[in-house]
Amino acid sequence: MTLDAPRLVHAGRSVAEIYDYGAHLWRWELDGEAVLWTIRQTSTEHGKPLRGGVPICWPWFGPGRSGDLTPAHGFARISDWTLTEMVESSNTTALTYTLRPVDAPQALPGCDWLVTYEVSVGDSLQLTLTVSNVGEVAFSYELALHTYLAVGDVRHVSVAGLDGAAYLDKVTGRRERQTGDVTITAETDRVYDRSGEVLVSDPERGRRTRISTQGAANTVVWNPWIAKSRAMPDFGDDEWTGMLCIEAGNVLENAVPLGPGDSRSLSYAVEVAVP
Ligand code: TA6
Repeated sequence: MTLDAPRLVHAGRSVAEIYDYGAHLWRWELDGEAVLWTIRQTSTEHGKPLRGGVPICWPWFGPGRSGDLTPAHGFARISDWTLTEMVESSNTTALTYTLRPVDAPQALPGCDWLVTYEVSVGDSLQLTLTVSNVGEVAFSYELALHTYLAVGDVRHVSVAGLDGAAYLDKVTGRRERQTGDVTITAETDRVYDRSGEVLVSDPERGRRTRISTQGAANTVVWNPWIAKSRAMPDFGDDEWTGMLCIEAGNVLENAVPLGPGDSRSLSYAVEVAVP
């Protein structure tokens, strides 16, 4: 089954496209320039994840804490969400989506939950995801907003704001500590035990992107570099230079326990500045 076309949103200086499938913010351009990266040739097949934009990883991240969960990154990104509201004002458009067990029955069987996702596009981007336990049974989940940023050349990009933070290097399996800004010189797949604010400097594009988060314990930084790009069937061999994932989430030991009646939100904001 082929996906329905994404919704096209014009708001102030912004143009965006969002799929109901996965509540997937696919394209966001500011003043005609892409802020989010999308793969040149994406699958539009239902059941397959889209590569690029902002996939939602829920209720687990990667293979989950047990290391054997499938599909990778959970069900949210391959499920059909319901658009419940769209509010347009002069410079901003806000869309609200929901996901319920009926939409993703394999996610957290036996639990009753509601996920609400607000996407606000304007001169900046604001994403807010709230998970609510609306049942009697407690559960826990991992979550990440797996944002793909478009960059001029990832080899010249630097990320400030993680200096001194501990991280799990998923390439080596070792735990390390960041010194100075993050730069990308090889396959990079790191889960930092810090979130809040990072600043991405992109000399090629002459811009800085500020990412501010709330309700997240982790920042994930990912670039597949050469060999991993070649190994991924849905990734162009040379496309790794133009993207960098800066994700916010609660993953691994920071998975969120949610008792009956509890709710928990994570927000992710993006502002672009031209120095
Ligand atoms: O967030 C980084 C990561 O977990 C990497 O390990 C890599 O697998 C990436 O996500 C992409 O995952 P995907 O399932 O979309 O191929």
